[in-house]
Amino acid sequence: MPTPSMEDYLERIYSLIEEKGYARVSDIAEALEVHPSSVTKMVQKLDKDKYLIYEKYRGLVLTPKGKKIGKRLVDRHSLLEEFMRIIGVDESHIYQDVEGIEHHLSWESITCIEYLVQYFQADPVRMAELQRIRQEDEQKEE
Ligand SMILES: [Mn+2]
Repeated sequence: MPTPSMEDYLERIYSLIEEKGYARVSDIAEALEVHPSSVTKMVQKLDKDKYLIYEKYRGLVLTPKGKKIGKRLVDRHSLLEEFMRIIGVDESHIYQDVEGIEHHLSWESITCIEYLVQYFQADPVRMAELQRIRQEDEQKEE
């Protein structure tokens, strides 16, 4: 399994390729706010572990293994954002909070969260109910 840092790279490389059709070292460095030399180092490691193929002047392509994991990581990020939104987390915290937890949950927990998200999405009454509990509690405190 990739380390949290490798996951960040794979997630970002996968989204860049989805959006632009390619992922350059400079784009990855900018997106992750790291130095290009750190990107080169990590990309070489990901190449060694067969997640991608990197050729200095031709750029990089994800292997089937890299694509599969990249997609899984991007989907996990979206699911967790959706989860945060449903439980009522303020939009301004969602991205950073997801970045903070996404690498530290087991896939079993992710599956459980997926069902919880489905549960709330299946019936708007359920979300209204959750909001009502919160509002009642906040009113008590006033
Ligand atoms: Mn992420």
